[in-house]
Amino acid sequence: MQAANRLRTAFTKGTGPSFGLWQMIPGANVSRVLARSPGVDWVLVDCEHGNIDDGAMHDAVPAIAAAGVSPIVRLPDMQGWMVKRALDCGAHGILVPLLRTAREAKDLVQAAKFPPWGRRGFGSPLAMERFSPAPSMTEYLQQANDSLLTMVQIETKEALESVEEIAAVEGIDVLFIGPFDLGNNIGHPVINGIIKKELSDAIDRVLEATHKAGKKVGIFCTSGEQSKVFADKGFDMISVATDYTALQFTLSESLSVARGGAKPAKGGSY
Ligand code: 3PY
Ligand code: MG
Repeated sequence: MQAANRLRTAFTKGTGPSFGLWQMIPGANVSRVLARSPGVDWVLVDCEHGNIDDGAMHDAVPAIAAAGVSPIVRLPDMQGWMVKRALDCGAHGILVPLLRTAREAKDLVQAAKFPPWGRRGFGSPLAMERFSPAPSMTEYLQQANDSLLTMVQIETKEALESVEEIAAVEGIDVLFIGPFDLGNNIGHPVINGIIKKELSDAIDRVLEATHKAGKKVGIFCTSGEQSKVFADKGFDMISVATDYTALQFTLSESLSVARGGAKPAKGGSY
């Protein structure tokens, strides 16, 4: 099962950053377009800010997995039952937004792991089919704890201040920076795509602390150019684009060119 988790395999190989895309629009066809984009290891199904409910998550996760790409689910909130729904539908990993403390990270690990390590309930007949080759139900029970990824977002002031403690929590695999929320929460928001020095220093602190703890660090980017900058800095997991903003940009670019206008710049929009 571990080898069937493409994102985990990319981390193990350590051959450079793992790139992914962000799904905010519901629909299995959207999932497939994203998952079939060349060079993508994972697609994140965004149940926090995207237009994706529990049913749409159950459509997206299998469509992404069927393309041989890791489906990752961002939960709306840090709630045990949401962890269960996402993992039971077959996510290869979960991402929890707005984490604040190491205590919350420990609680999350408890919710994400089967006993005796944690307290995840067992019984989904769906999850194993999202891996190829598919494990039996018993194999899933025995291998899930070591095969699935538990990831937290560092995007609050409290989490930044205790980043070393959070990175040290056993069972937390990835610390993933949300630059927009982190900027807002430390008083230096991203405005027109600009990351000020204070936010940039905070990002560097997370990168350093996470690597020092032997964990992987990720970040949300708004363009290929910005993704390249963070890849060169040593980030392990990079979200390159979202379906919604990519669609918006491509449509306005084509319309502008059709009218004989200039190609609009993407800017630093989400
Ligand atoms: C942020 O930038 O706050 C994010 O969570 C990216 O989705
Ligand atoms: Mg955020």
